[in-house]
Amino acid sequence: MKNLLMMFFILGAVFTMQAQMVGKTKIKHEMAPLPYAYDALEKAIDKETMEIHYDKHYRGYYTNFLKAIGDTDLEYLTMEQIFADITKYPDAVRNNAGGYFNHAMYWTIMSPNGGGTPTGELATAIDRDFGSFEEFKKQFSNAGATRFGSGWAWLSLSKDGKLFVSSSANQNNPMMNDTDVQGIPILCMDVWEHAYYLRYQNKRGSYIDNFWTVVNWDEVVRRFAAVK
Ligand code: MN3
Repeated sequence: MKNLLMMFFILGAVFTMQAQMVGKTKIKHEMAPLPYAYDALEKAIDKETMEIHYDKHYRGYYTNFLKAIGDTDLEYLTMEQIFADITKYPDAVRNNAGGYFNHAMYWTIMSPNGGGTPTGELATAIDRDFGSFEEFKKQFSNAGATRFGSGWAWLSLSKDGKLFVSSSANQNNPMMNDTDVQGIPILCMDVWEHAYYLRYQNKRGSYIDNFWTVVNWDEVVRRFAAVK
């Protein structure tokens, strides 16, 4: 009788362990495809810059991200979960998770058919939270222009449903738990020198001016609708 009970106990424990393992699924990470040719954004970004940026820098972040999380519990976490606890992890995770995620977004929020202004509810929300599209554009451009060294400019939605502009150093982003104001980004701009230096050299401002001609507002509108 005692042995039978013990057997049930062991079987129960084994089933529980199996259930836990089944519940744990590794997240599959893949490089986001570049949704246009390397030379498609020539009016803002030259072909060589796009090629090096996508195929060398971005690929590097992706590869090193997989290396940084390999054989750790982080293989089971979504990017959102990783960023929400980023202060717990080594710099290699922070830098490469950021580089992997931020660039995947950057490729999609640009398009050869971009430019102009957003439509619908996003346009309304920008007017509500910034006063006007021009004021938003000024703040976002300024966030990119004044970011010292390498980093990003962001348009994000805060937890209380408000759009705000921010900038981050290095590969940090507004989803990281040590960001001043956390939010979910819907538009980003890379202001690392590798994003513009071949054509613009020290003139980051000219890169930012031209960036607006390729902003894929359809995608930004889609991202806004998904998170609001
Ligand atoms: Mn970059």
